Amino acid sequence: MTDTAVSFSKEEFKKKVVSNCKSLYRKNIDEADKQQVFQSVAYAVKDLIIDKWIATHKTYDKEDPKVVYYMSMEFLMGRALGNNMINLTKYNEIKEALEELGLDINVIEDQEPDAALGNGGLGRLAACFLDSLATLEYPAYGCGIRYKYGMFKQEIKDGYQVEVPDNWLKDGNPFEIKRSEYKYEVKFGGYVRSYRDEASGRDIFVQEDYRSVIAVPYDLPVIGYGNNTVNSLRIWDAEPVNTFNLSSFDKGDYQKAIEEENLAKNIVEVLYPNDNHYAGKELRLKQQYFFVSASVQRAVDRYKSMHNGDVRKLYEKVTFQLNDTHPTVAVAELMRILMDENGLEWDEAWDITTKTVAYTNHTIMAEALEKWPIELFSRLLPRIYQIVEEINRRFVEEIKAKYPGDQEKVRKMAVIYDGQVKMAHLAICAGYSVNGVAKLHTEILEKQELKDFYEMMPEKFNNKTNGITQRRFLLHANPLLADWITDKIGDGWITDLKQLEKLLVYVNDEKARQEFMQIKHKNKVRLAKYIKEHNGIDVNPDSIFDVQVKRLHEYKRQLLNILHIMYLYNEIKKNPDMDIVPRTFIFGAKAAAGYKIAKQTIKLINNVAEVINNDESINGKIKVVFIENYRVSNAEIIFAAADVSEQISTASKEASGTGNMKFMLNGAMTLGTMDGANVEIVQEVGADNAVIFGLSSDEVIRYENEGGYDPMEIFNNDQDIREVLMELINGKYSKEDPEMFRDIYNSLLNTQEGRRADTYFILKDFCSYADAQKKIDERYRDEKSWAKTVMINSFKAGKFSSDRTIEEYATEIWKLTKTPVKVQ
Ligand code: RUG
Repeated sequence: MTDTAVSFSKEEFKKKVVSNCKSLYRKNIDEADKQQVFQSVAYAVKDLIIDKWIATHKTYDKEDPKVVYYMSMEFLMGRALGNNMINLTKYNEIKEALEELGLDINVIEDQEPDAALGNGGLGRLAACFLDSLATLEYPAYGCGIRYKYGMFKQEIKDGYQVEVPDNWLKDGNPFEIKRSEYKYEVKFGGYVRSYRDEASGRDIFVQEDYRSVIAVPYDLPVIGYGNNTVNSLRIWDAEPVNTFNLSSFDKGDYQKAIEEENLAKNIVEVLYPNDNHYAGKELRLKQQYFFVSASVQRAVDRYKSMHNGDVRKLYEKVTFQLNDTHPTVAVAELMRILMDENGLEWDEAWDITTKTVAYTNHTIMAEALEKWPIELFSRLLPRIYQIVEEINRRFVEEIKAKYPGDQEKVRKMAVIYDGQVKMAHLAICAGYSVNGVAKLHTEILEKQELKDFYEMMPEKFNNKTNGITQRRFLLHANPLLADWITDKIGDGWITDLKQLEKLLVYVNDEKARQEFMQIKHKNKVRLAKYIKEHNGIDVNPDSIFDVQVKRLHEYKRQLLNILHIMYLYNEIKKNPDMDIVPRTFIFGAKAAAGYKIAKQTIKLINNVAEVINNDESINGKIKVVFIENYRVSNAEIIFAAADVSEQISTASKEASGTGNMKFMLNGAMTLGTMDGANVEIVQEVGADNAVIFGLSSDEVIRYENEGGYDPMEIFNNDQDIREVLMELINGKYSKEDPEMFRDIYNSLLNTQEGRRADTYFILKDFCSYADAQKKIDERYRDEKSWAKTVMINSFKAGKFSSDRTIEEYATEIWKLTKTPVKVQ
């Protein structure tokens, strides 16, 4: 790590805040409202960043290291202010300076809207990766879209999710810088005219009669922890080509100008709120091509400006990592730029492209696979489609040469088949690396989902188990624990999380155990306060905080959790003296706006909460809380307070999960299936320090291959389960409409529209889940052993730092060189 050169003067900082407030709002700081105070402070923090930011890019221009462009439709950054203060290593100093001005840092941080340019794990992973890249001093850009509206805000009204637009830019974003000097035109539609240029003997392709937009980048600083590196997250806004003058346009141009204005407005309007689900909307493909084209054009131009205009060694200095298939048009766009704009022949362009592009797969869920109808794809991107067709033609030739006469192989691997462009196939065929995001996931890709590709090109495949940044999810989220750790082992863990293992000696130390659990308790009190303020519910900080926070999806099985709570409630009602440790079941989840059964599940959780929380006869033995508007900023409070981490997806379905790692780091016990990275968590902490249940991924896959199982058998034979299921349709939790949860009931018991009954094996895993929950109850009673277990979870979280993940990407895939920055 390079020494940080920021000299910080409290007095100067205070002066800056005060003068920012004056020049921005014509107000003294004590007259400003909270938002104005936040802006004034944020601009003062930006001033601390700016020299490093300049120096970083000067260093990159001078030393010309290889750069990774992390291409992602989503960057779920959360709030920037606190994180920036932390990574500048000036959090406490700034906090004190603000106190001297009579200002409370927590209140100020709370004014910042989350930058919610992502849905869930995939977008948050991108954000963690940027943090690690800067901290490890690797040259990197994040490339994405400056959505006007990010992930919607969730309000719960009468138990239902209501989506409210997230106008996150309404007060302005103090950290961003508009870079109009790097704008690019991006073309859509029209047709391709081709002709032979006799002079050069080359075929020339020209897109005509197109509509276009101007992509304008905004840069956000990504600060390395305790060093001088400030990389950029570059997000693209769209502006119309002509801000037009009505009178000067003839009719045709007028129409075109209107269309282009609308195109620009629509393209960056809103983030699609789907997680793990492909909706196939034309506007989504436009968004993809928009930011990919602008980012690739810029990367190539930058490279050329540093290499005498010669693109032929591009791959030596540039690599594009595709975060899922969403940016896969980058393959064809790079080919287009190399051939049509730089005059390269196909073979040369292909050689460069296939050394430059790499692909990360994040899911095996069939519904998430992107397949664009040829009609739509070729209409919107006519030149790109031509290139994809040629890529496909050549690839099919290769398949045929390798597997003569085997049409099945062509059917399974072709990039274009059945009238569709298959984006994953394009990414694998062109990428020099294909990685999964956890060991189990990569194994499933190799053995099942992408078996044919793996057999044909095994050298491309590799695993990179996901990770999270400890700077946000421990140092910022859990200051009490962070300070305790630093007191014991120093602050090396902030950039080397494996050092937490030094704390393992303390699991046998009574005093340390007590301290650890007191911190947990304080964090539970903090969350209880948040719940009281936001939900109006009193929760008992001495109860077990059992938490499931993540996107709402059937495969993540929030339904299993709530059905078990309904069962437990029945048990307590039947046996009022039942001896159980009081438990607070906490949920937080957004459902995609059009995902009916997911929204019904939210309503079910809220209705069950209403009944249970208002039943005084159970003496508060269990409570249920649904936290509204789960997002990065409240996640930080939630993880720190959890005792039990619910990671209960149907085995094989969760590619990795990253919430599981955040809980673990903060000292929670995993209650989970052997899925995604849970497998590796259990490997790290040992089987005794997690509670595992349910079908294995092999068993799930076997059932699926055999056409499922019969949930009716369970319904008929298990009275407890039957009772719970009947409560879905007898009005117990929906007096106003007993039919309210009929779809959920049907999804568990009936085959419908070609979908197997209980697709996600909820009833099959129910008993084993209920047993696992009993084990949690038993284990929590043994205070000493529980403390040991959760401490081991925290101290063994080192492997799951995104620093480790990024180090692996950088050395094994991207071949980057660390490039420390000096500030003059
Ligand atoms: O569902 C996966 C998570 O398991 C994973 O941890 C995360 C980051 O790798 O990505 C999630 N994901 C996958 N989000 N969208 C997709 C498919 O586009």
